[in-house]
Amino acid sequence: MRTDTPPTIYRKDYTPPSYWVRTVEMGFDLEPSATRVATRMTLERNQTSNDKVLTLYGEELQLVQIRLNGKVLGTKAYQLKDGVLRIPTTAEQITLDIETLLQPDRNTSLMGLYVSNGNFFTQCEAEGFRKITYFPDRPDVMATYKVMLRGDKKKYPVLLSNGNLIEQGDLGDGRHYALWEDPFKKPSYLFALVAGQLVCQEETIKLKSGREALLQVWVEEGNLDKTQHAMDSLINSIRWDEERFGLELDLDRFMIVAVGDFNMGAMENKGLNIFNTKFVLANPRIATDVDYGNIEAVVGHEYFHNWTGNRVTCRDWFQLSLKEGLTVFRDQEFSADMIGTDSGRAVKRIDDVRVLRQAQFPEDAGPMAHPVRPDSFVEISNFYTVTIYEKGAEVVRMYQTLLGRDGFRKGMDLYFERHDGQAVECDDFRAAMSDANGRDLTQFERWYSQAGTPRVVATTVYDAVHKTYAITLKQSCPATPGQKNKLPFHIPVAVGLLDSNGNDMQLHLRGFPQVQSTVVLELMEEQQTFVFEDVSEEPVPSLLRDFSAPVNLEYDYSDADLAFLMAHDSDAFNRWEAGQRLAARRLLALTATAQQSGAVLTTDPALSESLRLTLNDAALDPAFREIALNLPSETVIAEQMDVINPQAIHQARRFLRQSLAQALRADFIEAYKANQTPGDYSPDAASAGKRALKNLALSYISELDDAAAHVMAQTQCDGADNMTDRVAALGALANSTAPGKEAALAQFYQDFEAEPLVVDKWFSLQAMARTTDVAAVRKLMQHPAFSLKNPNRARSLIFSFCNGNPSQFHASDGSGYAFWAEQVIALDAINPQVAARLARSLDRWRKYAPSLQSKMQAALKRVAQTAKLSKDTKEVVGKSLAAE
Ligand code: B3K
Ligand code: ZN
Repeated sequence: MRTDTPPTIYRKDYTPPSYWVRTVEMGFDLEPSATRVATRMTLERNQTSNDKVLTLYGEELQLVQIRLNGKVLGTKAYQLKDGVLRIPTTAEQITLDIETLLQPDRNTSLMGLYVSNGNFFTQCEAEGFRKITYFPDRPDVMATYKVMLRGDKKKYPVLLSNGNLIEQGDLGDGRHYALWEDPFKKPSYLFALVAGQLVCQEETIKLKSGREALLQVWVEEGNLDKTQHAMDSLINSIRWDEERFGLELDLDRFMIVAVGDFNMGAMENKGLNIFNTKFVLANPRIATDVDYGNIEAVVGHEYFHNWTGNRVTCRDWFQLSLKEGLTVFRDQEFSADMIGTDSGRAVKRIDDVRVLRQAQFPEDAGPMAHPVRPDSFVEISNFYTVTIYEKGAEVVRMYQTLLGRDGFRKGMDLYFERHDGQAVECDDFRAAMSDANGRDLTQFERWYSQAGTPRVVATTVYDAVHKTYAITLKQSCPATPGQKNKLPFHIPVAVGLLDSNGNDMQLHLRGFPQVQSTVVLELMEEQQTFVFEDVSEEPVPSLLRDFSAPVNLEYDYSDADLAFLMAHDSDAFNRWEAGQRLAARRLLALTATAQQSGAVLTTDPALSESLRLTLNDAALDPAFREIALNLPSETVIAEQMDVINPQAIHQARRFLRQSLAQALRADFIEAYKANQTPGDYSPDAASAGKRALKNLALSYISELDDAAAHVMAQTQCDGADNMTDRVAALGALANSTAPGKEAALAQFYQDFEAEPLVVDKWFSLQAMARTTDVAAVRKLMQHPAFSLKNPNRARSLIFSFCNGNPSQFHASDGSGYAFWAEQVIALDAINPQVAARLARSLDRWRKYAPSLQSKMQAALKRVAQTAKLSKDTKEVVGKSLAAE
C-alpha cells in the first residue's frame, strides 16, 4: 500500500548495517534506453549486529536476477517493497550477484545514471546509487570498486570511472571496453562513471612526495578553449592542501568532467569529479570575474573533499556538515589565500558573510530551520542547505578562532590520524579539536544541535574614574520548529576598542595576561561581563570583528559612531559592517515612510558624505570600496522587518540608490574613469576589483536613467572585450528606459547563442530586471532556447525571477505566486530536486502582510494538493504550511 505521507527518518534511530560490503565489481553495457548492470559484491556479517536480514535499496530499477553465493534467488527468498530489498540471512560471508536494467535516456531526475547531450553521467550523492543497482546504499558501508564499462566505440569513445585505468580494448563488435579500479574503499555515493564523446586538457604534475599525478579536465569538443582556468585552479588546490594541511593527492590520476545538465554545482566522486559546466568553463569572452572566482572555489571545494569527505566520510546523512561545513571552510580559506593580501582576504570574508545573511539567516528563521546536524529529515536532498554548508563552515571557522590556526591544524592532524578510512560523526571532529588542544569543547556541541541564529546584545559602561570599560554580552536564540527553548552557545566574540583618533587601543582584559589589539571574548553563559582595564578614554567598540560568530549582534551605536568606525576601524570587516548598519538604518526608515500613503522620501546627506569618503579613499582597494558602496539587499532588509512589504523596500532602496547617484555623480564618473583595466583581460583580484568598482559606478549612474547614463552603458556594452564588462553594461541597459535596450539584448543573444552559459546570463538578467513582470517571464519561457528540463536554464529564468526580483514576484495580485505554483508542479514531474529548491521561495510567507500571506498560502496549498508530488517537494511545502 502506498502511504501518502512519506516517512520521517530520525538520527536517533541509527543502527549499524547488518553486513559490510568489502568488494564491488560492476559491469555496464551502456545503451541509452537499456543499460544492463551486473554487480557482484562480497559481504561480511557485521558481528555487532543482531539483524538477521541483509537490507539493500533500489529505485526505479528493473530487477533481472539476484544470485546468492551463485544460486538464483526465487522471489520467495527475498522481500521487495517500497524500494527496500530484504534478504533473510545470517551467513558470515556472502557473494551477491545482482543484475538490473536501466533507462538512462528517460532519467530526467539527473540522479543515478542519465544521459546528457548524448553522453552518460552519474550522480549518486546522496542516494542515487540505488538507481543503478540494489545496494546497501548508506555512507557507512565502504567498499573497493572495480568497474568494467562497455559501449559503442564511436558513440562513446571515452569511458571513465573512479580510480585507475587498468585495462582497455576492443570487443570486436563495434564496441570497446575500459576497466577501472579504485584502490580506496569508498561509500557508494562516491561512485561515478562517464561515457561519451569528450576531449580533455591534461597535465602531469609532481606531488610534494615526488610522486607524479595525471590531471585531466574533460569537456565536449569545442570547449577546450575554456578549460585552462579550471586546470590552474586544480593545480593551485593541490598545492594549497599540501602546504596548509599537509594533505597530498592520493591517486595517480585525477579527473574533472563538465556536464551541461546537472542538479547542483559539482560532485566529488573519488578521482572523477563531475561538474556543472558553469563551474568549469571559462574564457574572457564568456565568463565574468565572479565566474572565475566561483570556478576556483568549486574546483577547490571538490578537490578538498578528497580528504574531508572521501578519505574520512560521514557515518550517516545527519552528519553531512561534517564534510560539507569543513570543506566549505577549506575552500573559503583557499580562495582567501589565493588573493593573498589582507584587504583581499577581508573582501572574501565579507562576501561569504553576505551569502550567510542573505540566505542562511532567513533559512534559520523560517519553516525549514534545522540544526547544522539535523535530527530528522524526510528527503535528504532537501538538506543540502545553506545551514549545512555555510553555517557549518562558520562553525568550523569558530574552532580556528578559538584554538588559533596552529591549534586548528593540530586538531585536523589528529582527526585524520584517528579516522582515515572511516565513516564518522560531527562529534568525532569536535573531539579531535578538543583532544589535540586540551580544550573542553562540550558546550560547543550546541552549535550542532540547536537551530536558529543567536542574538547577542552588547551594552557597555565606561568608568572614567577607574579607567575601566565593561562590555556586557547577553545571548538568546529564537525558537525554531521543534526547538522552543535553547541553551547558551559557546560564542567567540572578537572585539577591539578604538580611541578618539581612530586607533586601536592596547587591550588589558581583566584576568588575562596578554595585551592585544583584538581580544576574543568567550561568551558561554546567558549573560557575561568582560572588563577592560587601563582604558584611558571612552572608546568606540568594534564588536564581532571579522564576524567571529554567526550571530546577530546588536549594540546601540550612534550614527556618528558608525561613521567613525567606517572611517577608522582597523578590522576591514567591521569597517564594512559599520557602513551596512548605517545604510540599513536609512533603508528601514525610508521603507517605513514609503508605506505611508502620500509620504515623501527624503535624502540623507550624512550617509552620502560617509560613502563619498569611502568611494574616494585611494588607500582602500577598489574591491573593498565596491563592496562598501553596495547597499544591503532587499532580502537582508526584509529580514529586519516584522512585516515584510516588498514594494516599499524596493521603493526605498531604489530611492536611496538614486539619491546617492545624484549626490555622488561626479565621484562615480571619476571612479569609472580611474578604474579602467586596459590591455589583455586578466581575472586576478586586483583587476577584478577595479572592474567591480567601475561597474558599480556604472550601475549607480544608470539609476538616473538619463541620456548620458544610457550612452555610457551602451558604449561599454558595444566596446567590451570581456564578459564582466559586457554583462554589467547590458544589465544596466536592461534596467533602464534606454532607447537601445531591446537592440542590445537582441545583439547579445545573437552573439552568444551558441554558449549555453551565456544564454543563461541573458535569461537571468532579464528575469531580475525591475520592469520584468510575470507576463514578461512567461513570454521569455516561450523563447526557443528555454527549457524546463535543463536545471541551469530553469534556474536562470524561473529561480532568478522568484528569488531575485522580489518586488515583481510579490505583485499584489498574487500572479507571481500562481506562476510559482505552476512551475513547481511542472518541474516536480521532471526533476524533484530542482522543484523542491524552487518550492523554498515561499518559505517566509508568514512574514508578509495578510493580503499577500493568504495568496502565498493558497499557492502553497495548490502545490501540496497536487497528485503524485515527489517526497522532496512534499516535505518543503508541508513544512511551510505546518502550524508554527
Ligand atoms: N557533495 C556534493 C553535493 C551533492 C548534492 C546531492 N543532492 C557537492 C559538494 O558539496 O561538493
Ligand atoms: Zn561539498
